[in-house]
Amino acid sequence: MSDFYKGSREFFPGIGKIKFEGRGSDNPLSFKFYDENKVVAGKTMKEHLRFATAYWHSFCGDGSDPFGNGTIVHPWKNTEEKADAAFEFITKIGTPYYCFHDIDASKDAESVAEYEENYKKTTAILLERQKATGVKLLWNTANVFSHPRYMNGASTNPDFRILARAAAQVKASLDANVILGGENYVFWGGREGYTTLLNTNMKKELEHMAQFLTLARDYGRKIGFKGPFLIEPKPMEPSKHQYDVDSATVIGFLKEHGLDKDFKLNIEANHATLAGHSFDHDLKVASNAGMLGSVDANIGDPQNGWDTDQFPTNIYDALKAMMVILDNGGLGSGGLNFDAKVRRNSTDQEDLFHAHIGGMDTFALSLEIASKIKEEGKLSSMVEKRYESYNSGKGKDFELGKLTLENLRDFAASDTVIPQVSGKQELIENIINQYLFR
Ligand code: XLS
Ligand code: NI
Ligand code: NI
Repeated sequence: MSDFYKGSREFFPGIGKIKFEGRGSDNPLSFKFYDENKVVAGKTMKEHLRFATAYWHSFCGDGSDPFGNGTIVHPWKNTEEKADAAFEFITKIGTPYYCFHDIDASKDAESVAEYEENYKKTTAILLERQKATGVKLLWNTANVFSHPRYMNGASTNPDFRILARAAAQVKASLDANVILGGENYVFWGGREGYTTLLNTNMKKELEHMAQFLTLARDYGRKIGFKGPFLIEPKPMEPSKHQYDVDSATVIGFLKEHGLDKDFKLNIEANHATLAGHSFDHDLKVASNAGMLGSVDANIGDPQNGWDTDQFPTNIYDALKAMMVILDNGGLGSGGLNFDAKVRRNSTDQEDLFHAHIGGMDTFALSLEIASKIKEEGKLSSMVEKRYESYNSGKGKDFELGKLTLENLRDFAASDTVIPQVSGKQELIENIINQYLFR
């Protein structure tokens, strides 16, 4: 029996199941750090990292960009073949999960009825392959941004008919999610924003978005979806301004509209950097609010101001992300989805394998180092020490809400010599490097 799924035919011939061979291996088609069964801090790497393959980039993307046509030609011709290829790839690379948009997997149609019909058939096709392989659905979503009808947005569209058309896609996607046992459901507001305020009633659009999400939440719960709904923040692109700017903005919006119990955040590294933050910043903001749901693992290019969706290879960034994720107690029902694509000029089939191997190894290594850092507690005790003045006396009273502004003034007046305390950033950075390279 083969250790990967083979459908109508083999779509990635000549490449077998990718195995862990360790950091000494010269085999480029092997993992150097990702050993799915290795136990780190009480859980296997597979359980910690919960990797997912993205259907859109891996099986739909053709390398096209605004200046050039596609360069990557896929051998699959229809929904079934594409699903066969997807599950062959996923079982060869070994991500336990996958993610998709409705029309990545299913044929789009102008009429709602035909769209739904196609989606039902596709759901059955996907379910069959999930059952055959044990691969699970991390999340799905509705693509309500590519079709020209969504040029002015979906749930924020000034035309109610377009909002309703988007609702049909979200409803069908929730139906599919429940059948496929999806563990989360995602909303990424691609065109939920504006290109100029001069023609936009922002207040109305935001109210519509909240109402739309509320209806989706209610429908999802009615049909038995139990997982978290996730909002994926991004500040811009394709809209000039996207309403879901960053973690902090989305948390405020969800709280304002009473959606914070059902919704969490899906943080994408490249979106956080587009918003002028770092990846770990947006993860931390979500985690602090108890709303870190899942992660789109990729990186941007520091020289580019757009969403280049590259596979994560930057250990330092991934390490800082894993430190936040471990402090968060893991990702719960979320995971690390590779919302990333090979470059336009990476045109060999094996490039998709190299890309995923790199991403998985980067996070596996980061997990190991982050868990050592956490376990040894050197850094956390340095952070704790910075705040020790709040552990007792007046500092403690302040935290407990026992002091007035006048009390603070009186304390300051009696406390004449305040020592200068270094933040020790360089030392901490050196300690991290020591963990990385020892
Ligand atoms: C685009 C987004 C998108 C979402 C899913 O920038 O990252 O791919 O993850 O709609
Ligand atoms: Ni994404
Ligand atoms: Ni993105």
